[in-house]
Amino acid sequence: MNPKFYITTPIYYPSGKWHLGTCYTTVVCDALARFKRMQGYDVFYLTGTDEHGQKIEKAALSQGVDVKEYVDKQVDSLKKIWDLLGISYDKFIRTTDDYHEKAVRKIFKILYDKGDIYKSEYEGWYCTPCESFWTKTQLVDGKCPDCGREVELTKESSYFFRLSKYQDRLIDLIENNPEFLQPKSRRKEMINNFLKVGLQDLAVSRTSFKWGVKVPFDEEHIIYVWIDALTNYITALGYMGDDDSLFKKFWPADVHMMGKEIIRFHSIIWPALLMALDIPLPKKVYGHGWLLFGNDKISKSKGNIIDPVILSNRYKVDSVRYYLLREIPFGQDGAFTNYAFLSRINADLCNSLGNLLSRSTAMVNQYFDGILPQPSIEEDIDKELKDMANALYEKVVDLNDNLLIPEALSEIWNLINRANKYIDETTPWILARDKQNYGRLGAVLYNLIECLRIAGTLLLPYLPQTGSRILQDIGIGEVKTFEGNTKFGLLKGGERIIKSQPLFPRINIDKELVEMDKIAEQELAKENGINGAQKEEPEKEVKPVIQYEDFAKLDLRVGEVTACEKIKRSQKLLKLTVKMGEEQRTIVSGIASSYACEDLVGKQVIVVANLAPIKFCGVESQGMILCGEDESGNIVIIKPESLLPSGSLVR
Ligand code: ME8
Repeated sequence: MNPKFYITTPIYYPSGKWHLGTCYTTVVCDALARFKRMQGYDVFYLTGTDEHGQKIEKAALSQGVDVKEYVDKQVDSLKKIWDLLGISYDKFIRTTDDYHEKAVRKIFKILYDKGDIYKSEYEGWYCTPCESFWTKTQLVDGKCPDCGREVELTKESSYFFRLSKYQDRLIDLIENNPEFLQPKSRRKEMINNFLKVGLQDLAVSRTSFKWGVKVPFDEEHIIYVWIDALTNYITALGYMGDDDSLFKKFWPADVHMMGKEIIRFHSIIWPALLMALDIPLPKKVYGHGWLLFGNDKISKSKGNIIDPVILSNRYKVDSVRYYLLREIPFGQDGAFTNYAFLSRINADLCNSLGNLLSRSTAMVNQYFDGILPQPSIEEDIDKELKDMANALYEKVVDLNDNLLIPEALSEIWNLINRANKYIDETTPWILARDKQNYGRLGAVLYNLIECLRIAGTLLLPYLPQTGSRILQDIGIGEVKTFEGNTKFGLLKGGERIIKSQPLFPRINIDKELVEMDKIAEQELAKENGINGAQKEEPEKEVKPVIQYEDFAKLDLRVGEVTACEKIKRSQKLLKLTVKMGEEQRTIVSGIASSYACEDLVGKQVIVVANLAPIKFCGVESQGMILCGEDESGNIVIIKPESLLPSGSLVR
């Protein structure tokens, strides 16, 4: 039976704001998964989307769309990016998948029945964007330690997970099992900043929003998004589902890969949950560094293109994969700049690799009509090259297994560069001047093509399209395994070698930088709708024709705002008191960006009076007021043209 390898990325927020950095974890895991498959492992590579929570609910609401519709659309577009980048995941889990939601409910109930989850009251500092509660001591300058934003003192009834119970076992796990949490620097951070400070029990339910998995025995409560999210790693394998054969086969995970900012959740909360469930722990949790654009991991510093789709379409997918895998020291932060990106393409992909392929295949075509000669006359100088090629696989495996991916690629390039030097040393074009040297010339070209075969094979996991192109051009079909394919001397001679077209076009860096600047500016302008560029037209939603009876179901009434206050935990929401005749309602409206409270009191509005109540930031909204949006994106309230009686019907 083949050994198994289970690797996961985090599940992605369906935010639509994906950039090159977001692709980092997925590309790295893809390379590792492909590598293991070629080594003969039975691989399961999991990725997916983290679709519940207040942030998502609000994002959908602010666009005026149904939340499920919103996430479906985002997931489609994320999957397109993964397809473009050649991400070979075995499963894509969505936390809105029915089987996942069911399993999460079962897990919550098991923990409750065991006494590891209990109900109590929570008072803590809540960060709405991060959906995290913090104790006072965890705050940094009174703000959220993760994102630095304002937090609010909040009190609510909540279910708690007995995280504190697992403190000693977690310290033991991290201190005495160095493989578990990597790189090493993250261990110190977790031990000193969290575990030794003392773990508090964790509030694992919310009542402030609706978009999530309900606590099965108390439906007012929504299961905390991180519990819902973390459990994806086991529910995807069928844990607590109808068929758990994948779980039996692949769990525990060999690697959970992620960015460093979410290591805390994966190295403290996740193992504690697994301990509570009596499930073996993952073998490794790895927190890689960030791809930085300017000073942080998301902002667009001027001129840099960070859209993976634009970069892949303009410079080929493998340029993007290569940059991510080669340029960022694994485990540390690394910068993205247009210049560094173009320089890598020119130096490594176009010059070193591209030249080796085009020169070698061109010479086989020029001197041997495209048929690979058999190796014959050997000289001392060949030995170094052959030894290097023969030793390459073991070196790359060792580096790859230790997650030293840039180093593994660099090792492959050592062979490529050595082969280029070998061309200069053996000067085949001089050998070709005399027919008597054709034996030696054939041997030289054979050696070069063998180096290309080995390099191309080892490149397959990292740069799948480039690896296959090289192998195709040198007359080899699909290579699916390393076994039998990484040692010198496999080709017999007689293979048809295609005269290769350039693998990557040579870039005039100065000119291209100007072009990239223009593209980045256009992108920015598109996003901001400035500089005369058209703001991207939102897709016009075509709604179905409805009958009058459907419209008549709406209870639209004239109301008057009698009081207004800002909702503390939100930038966007206002809490309005609206009078409709004798009746008075509380209505939460996302209009704070365009209206101040004092502009609203006394105004008439149109109320959707029979909309089901919904809570925003803990405040129940009993209806909705009608608004539109002007060309600059300002919200404009719809009101009667002249005053109408309060509470009167709108038809
Ligand atoms: O955190 N450089 O999802 P997410 C490197 N839903 N990696 C980056 C990056 C950058 N500039 N920007 C983002 C979540 N990433 C949760 C996970 S798991 C149970 C729940 C990485 O969409 C980030 O570090 O915010 C993370 O690994 C991944 O993108 C998804 O981030």
